[in-house]
Amino acid sequence: MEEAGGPAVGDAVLAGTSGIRAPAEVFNSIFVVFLGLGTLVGVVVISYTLYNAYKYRYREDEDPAPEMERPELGELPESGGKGKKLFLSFGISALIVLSLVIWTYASLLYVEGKPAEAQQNGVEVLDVEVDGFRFGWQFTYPNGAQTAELRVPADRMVNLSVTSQDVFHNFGIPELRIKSDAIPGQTTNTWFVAEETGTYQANCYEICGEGHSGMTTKVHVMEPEAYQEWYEGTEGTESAGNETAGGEDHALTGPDERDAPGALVPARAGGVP
Ligand SMILES: [Cu+2]
Repeated sequence: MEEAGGPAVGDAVLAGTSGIRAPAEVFNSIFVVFLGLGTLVGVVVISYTLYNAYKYRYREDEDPAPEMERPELGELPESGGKGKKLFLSFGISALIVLSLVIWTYASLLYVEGKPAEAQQNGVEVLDVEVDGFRFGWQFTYPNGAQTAELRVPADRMVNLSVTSQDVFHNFGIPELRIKSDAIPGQTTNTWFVAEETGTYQANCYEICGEGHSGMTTKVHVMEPEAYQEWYEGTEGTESAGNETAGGEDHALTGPDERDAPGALVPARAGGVP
């Protein structure tokens, strides 16, 4: 179903105009499939258990129960009859588990390999460097501009290279289902496509000191035109305000300053001891 001018209902809405299956979507479908199958298996097992408990309930008029050939403890039932049922249920379980393992692994490989593939196919990718420090984040854009809050255009693949300037941190945006280690001296990559404009929260997910719980920032997903305008306005700002930001004082950066639209962070000088 498609309305004139409006977005198509269904997958196209989830995929946005970028046409890229974002990690949020992949992880959501993994969650839904596991939840669905888990519920189904649970319902079948519990119903069958209850059914048998009822079927073989104690009945005075039929007792003592007729002598049956029961398998001994530790002995597998012979094929045929009860044995068949056992092997069938083992077989189906193995099939379900194996399919889930293969499908999930393939999905994870897709998420891992997508940025490289997209770049090869000429898809426009925005590369942003993410620097964690006690206790905040610094984002560096391709033109060298630096901000304390992440700004990205909607419907564009955003590739984050995450690292840390001091201790272990972990950068994550729960609503976009991404999370990536920030390790000093190493770079880890993660990516997302935000289909809807709005403001999301990013957190630190690695306990890193007394300011850890306050180590949050905002992710502004903007209309592509508005983003472009903002981005062009940051041109040449990388050298501006190169004042020394003294170590721990970063944690005390006032919320007003950090929330200001397009607030730029002064380049960080020196390390935190
Ligand atoms: Cu941290």
